[in-house]
Amino acid sequence: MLFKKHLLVLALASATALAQAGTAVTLYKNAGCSCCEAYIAYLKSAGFSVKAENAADMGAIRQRYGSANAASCHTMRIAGYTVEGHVPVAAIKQLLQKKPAIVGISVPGMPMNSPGMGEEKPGTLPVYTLKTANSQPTTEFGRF
Ligand SMILES: [Cu+2]
Repeated sequence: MLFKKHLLVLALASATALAQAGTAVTLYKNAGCSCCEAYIAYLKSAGFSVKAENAADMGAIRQRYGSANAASCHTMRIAGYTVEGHVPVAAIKQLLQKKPAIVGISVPGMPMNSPGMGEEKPGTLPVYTLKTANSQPTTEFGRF
């Protein structure tokens, strides 16, 4: 019975991984950013294929991708969207499913209850909409 349960878990895990195998992510970060590494591991465990690049000037990266006023420690590009900071996978999935006409989403700063930072308290982390390039994070995309 326990063995069967494990098989089921394995099957579900690989199905999730397969479903997102095509979801390629490019993540820009400073060299030596350990919470960035923790977030990359989190994305990989959720099945994303992550290409991490060290950037000398993260300010320029944020300016280019529209998250300059909602800054965190790393900036991702995924399916034409910008995802800034320690954003939960649930929010990224919602973004990719709904495909809203926005620049992207952000968790500004590095709040403790976000993936790769600390213990998550589901449903409490505000994720903000980047309405236009480098707009202020004033509208919540949702709480995750
Ligand atoms: Cu961080």
